[in-house]
Amino acid sequence: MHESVQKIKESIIEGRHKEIESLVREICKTGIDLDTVIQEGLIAAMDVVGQKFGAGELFVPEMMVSAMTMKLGLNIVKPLLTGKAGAPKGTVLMGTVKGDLHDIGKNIVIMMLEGAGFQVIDLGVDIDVEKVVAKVIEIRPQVLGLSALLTTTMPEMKRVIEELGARGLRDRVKVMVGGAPVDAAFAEKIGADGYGKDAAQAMALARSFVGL
Ligand code: B12
Repeated sequence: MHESVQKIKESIIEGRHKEIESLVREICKTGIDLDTVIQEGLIAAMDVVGQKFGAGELFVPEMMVSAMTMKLGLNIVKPLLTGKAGAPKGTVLMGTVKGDLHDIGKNIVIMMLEGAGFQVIDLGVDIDVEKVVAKVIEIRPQVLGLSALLTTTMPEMKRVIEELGARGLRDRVKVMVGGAPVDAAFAEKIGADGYGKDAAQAMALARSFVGL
């Protein structure tokens, strides 16, 4: 791996938030492929952090500092990514479902989609069914992306899909779902159009939904 990408990864894992911006700025000046910085640096770091958390090697405050460090890095890359895009490829509405405040993964997905040239409207977290449906009517996105990190909030995804159906809107928008407890079988069971296990898959799905 590129030495500077490795440095960025380590900086996030160790939560060294004071140095991340200059590290990312420097590497971007080299003309490196920005997807490499995101995938092998920023996202790979959060994967490690997630694993360490799962193994009890680090705790929520450290996790939050790492996430904040990653966000600082993403904020440097983001304008460079969107700057290289042409006309929007399509519009994606993204949100974390009702009762759920987890947004780190959703925000990474949004970054990747924006990087791929989509216009993304972020509804934020803890979004109730009514608000999602109202926004689908208002914005008419081609794709709706729903994120859930809690097993207790996964059923909200089904509620959104049912409500879209009840209002005659289901054919108007492709629905993709994701988040750590979600899988392809669940997505199929609730009638979603697709499931993505990570941001790269989310991007591939969105592209396929708009015929790219
Ligand atoms: C960080 C974190 C928090 C932070 C969230 C901060 C934030 N702003 O997001 C805080 C501290 C607030 C938090 C709170 C809670 N948490 Co929490 N949290 C986590 C933790 C450690 C990491 C989640 C994360 O960010 N992962 C990193 C990202 C990059 O991965 P990701 O979210 O999976 O996203 C990727 C993919 O899933 C996919 N993806 C995500 N969304 C979407 C959407 C679409 C459309 C697609 C296609 C793909 C996609 O792409 C992403 C990028 O690759 C996990 C444990 C873990 N190791 O996963 C627990 C975890 C999710 N939390 C858990 C719990 C229980 C809670 C609390 C209830 C704790 C409590 N008792 O208060 C509260 C609930 C608050 C609420 N109402 O939501 C449990 C859930 C258990 C369960 N089975 O439901 C976990 C699994 C921890 C555990 N092992 O017990 N948490």
